[in-house]
Amino acid sequence: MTSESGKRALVTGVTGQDGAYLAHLLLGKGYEVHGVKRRSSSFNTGRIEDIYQDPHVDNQRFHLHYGDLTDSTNLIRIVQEVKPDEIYNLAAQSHVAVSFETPEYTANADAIGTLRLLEAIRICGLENSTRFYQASTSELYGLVQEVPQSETTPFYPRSPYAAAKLYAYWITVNYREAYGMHASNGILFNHESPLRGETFVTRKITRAAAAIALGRQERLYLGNLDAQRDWGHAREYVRGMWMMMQQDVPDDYVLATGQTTHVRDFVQWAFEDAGIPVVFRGEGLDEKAYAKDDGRVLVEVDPRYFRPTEVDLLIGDPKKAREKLGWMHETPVRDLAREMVEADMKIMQDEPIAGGD
Ligand code: NDP
Ligand code: GDR
Repeated sequence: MTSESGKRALVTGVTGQDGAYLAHLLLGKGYEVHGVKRRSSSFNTGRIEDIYQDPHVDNQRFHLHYGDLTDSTNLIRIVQEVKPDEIYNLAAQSHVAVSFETPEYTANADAIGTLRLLEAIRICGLENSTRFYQASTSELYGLVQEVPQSETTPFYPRSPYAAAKLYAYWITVNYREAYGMHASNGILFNHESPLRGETFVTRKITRAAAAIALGRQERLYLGNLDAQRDWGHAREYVRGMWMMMQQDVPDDYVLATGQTTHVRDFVQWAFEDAGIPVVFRGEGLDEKAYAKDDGRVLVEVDPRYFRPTEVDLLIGDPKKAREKLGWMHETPVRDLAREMVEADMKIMQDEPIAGGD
């Protein structure tokens, strides 16, 4: 027995938003947790600082391993060393817009990286004992075929990221069917939190609203304000991942709230929560978008943030997860926006102003 729960988990992408929440959850359940982190020229463990444990102290339950999804030998070695009961494959080049700039790397990490990890399990002879979770995505639906989107909705990827994740989805299904592996896809709709990466739209908005309210930024530049997303809270979604792994039979599940919101509404809420209500004034996409009542423009559309192909509308149907896993989202998107703005206001208030006394 390695820990109270007797279970050992390996989490790739542990330094990301979901990795941090999942590591917390698993440690709370008594797991021994092994995370894979990339080598970086500066610290990339900010999100897991509170659970980091000094490796020189005995009886650790949280361990970090250097690794990369583009390096097979390294993945094989980690899987061999850790012999995990559960692997959560959360690592990815996860930014859709960036995937148009780095399509080959995105395919290597997100598509072939998933294959490498599945093969590592087989090479180590663990295919009958190690359970595998793949971080699949609502981006697979891409061009709208039907709404709400469910496990049976056809896929139509609209970015190199989504195309890479499509391969990862199917190779996970294939290894389940070909080798009888306990391998499941969580098809997760957008989920956000105060730990969300700063370049995803919700966090970009909440950080800017806080910075503008505190007089530290003049204006926020955004891309397509007409996109609609089904936004939930990341903390609740990692619980769903864990629930999938506890099922006797592996399967694929959508996790979503069932409610969709325009990017433009999220902007309005965030500025409201930051104490500077804004009025939408733009007519077309290229217009300056939001201004304060004194006429000062605070948000402007910059076409550089438009994507070559866009996903216009996502709204998920979480019925299967509710009925089979008992999973339900809790935090309404309006509350999520408020939580994120409050967290960013606090971070910025605590930050010294650069160059100030
Ligand atoms: P993040 O971008 O916050 O985290 C991604 C993680 O992957 C980071 O730890 C990052 O390391 C790591 N990583 C990136 N490339 C590599 C690589 N080549 N080798 C090893 N590690 C790598 O993503 P999220 O936490 O938001 O998402 C987790 C997963 O879920 C991703 O696969 C994402 O595509 C998927 N997903 C996310 C959704 C969301 O709304 N958040 C919805 C559906 C799916 P570093 O910290 O060093 O950058
Ligand atoms: P998404 O998230 O592409 O859905 O992928 P993102 O927050 O980047 O974009 C959501 C929508 O907002 C529009 N948008 C902008 N997006 C960004 N990043 N920056 C902007 O300035 C901006 N202006 C408008 C986008 O065009 C888009 O329509 C996320 C990631 O977490 C993926 O890894 C995950 O698979 C999916 O969610 C589900």
